[in-house]
Amino acid sequence: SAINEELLVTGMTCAHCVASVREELSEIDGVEAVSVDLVAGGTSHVTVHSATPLDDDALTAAIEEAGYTRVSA
Ligand code: 9UX
Repeated sequence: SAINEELLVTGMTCAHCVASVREELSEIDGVEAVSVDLVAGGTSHVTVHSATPLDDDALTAAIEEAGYTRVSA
């Protein structure tokens, strides 16, 4: 997994939020692992690990599907 895509996500406040985001992102083609640094009530850092380039729109859609919001840096 040479590629590490960093996403900023708001709206997550507990471990179940984290699990939902991890589940949705893990379903994307090429995703090998997902790391989440939860900042409850703030902007969490989500890192998606992959061996191949990922579809950025698919990453955003997965965050929204989980019920949270991806924001710009
Ligand atoms: Mo936890 Mo997250 O009870 O939207 S699932 S707050």
